[in-house]
Amino acid sequence: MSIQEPSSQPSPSGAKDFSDTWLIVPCYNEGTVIKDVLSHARATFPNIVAVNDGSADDSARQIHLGGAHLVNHPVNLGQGAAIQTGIEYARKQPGAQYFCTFDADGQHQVKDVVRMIERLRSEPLDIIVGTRFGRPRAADDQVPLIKRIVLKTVVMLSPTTRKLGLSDAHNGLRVFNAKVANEMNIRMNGMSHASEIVSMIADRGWRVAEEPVDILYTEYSMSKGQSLINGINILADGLLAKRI
Ligand SMILES: Nc1nc2c(ncn2[C@@H]2O[C@H](COP(=O)(O)OP(=O)(O)O)[C@@H](O)[C@H]2O)c(=O)[nH]1
Ligand SMILES: [Mg+2]
Repeated sequence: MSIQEPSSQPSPSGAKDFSDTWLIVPCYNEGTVIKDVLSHARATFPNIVAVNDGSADDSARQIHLGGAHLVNHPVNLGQGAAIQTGIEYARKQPGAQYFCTFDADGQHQVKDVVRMIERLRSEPLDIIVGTRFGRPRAADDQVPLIKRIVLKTVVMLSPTTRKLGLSDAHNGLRVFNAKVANEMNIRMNGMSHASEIVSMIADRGWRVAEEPVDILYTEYSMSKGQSLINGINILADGLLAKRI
């Protein structure tokens, strides 16, 4: 694994101070969008670590140009491993108190993170998970049908998810405090880490809440997003491992 710090650290604008917050961005072949995603997020959140997970494109260079800290996996280890690497990097940084997992493909919105971090600061919670299904029908309709079916089936088949009151366990947007960052230990590959995180929330007694967020379904993200087969794999992995 190699690590590269940003060459310059321009101080971002914005009234709120998020210098105690780190965004963790897993990145796999997002070279065409990652620079803009990072530059935009850095205007609010100066601290970002992007984990380039053995991409075949120029993601590493684009991450550097976007001004984030860059950690390189020499080979593709999967999104769960990339998130774990990013958390381990971020939790060692001086003053790091709050953390956010944020997708590299432009589907997540900075304004949602701002709201979630402010809520985490003010409420007795350890982790807040984004949900696509927290708003009335209009938001529900934004999520493509197949995706909606897979995500709702995952929740339906997972007693732990239901017990915790979560409606969208596979939402990549999560914020959490240092206790969670220190205890986080993701070991499952692929996309199944999301089910693993749900198990950890239950097993470790982390105080959890959901926050409605908007996921942007652009043509780009849709062309890269997880397929139905992948969704079925998530289900199978979780059920076989009895982790969800
Ligand atoms: N590090 C890493 N990130 C991945 C991998 N696959 C996807 N990602 C990243 O995980 C995020 C979500 O992936 P995506 O395919 O868009 O999933 P979806 O939006 O949940 O359907 C994006 O930031 C991707 O770059 C992988 O194998 N390794
Ligand atoms: Mg995506």
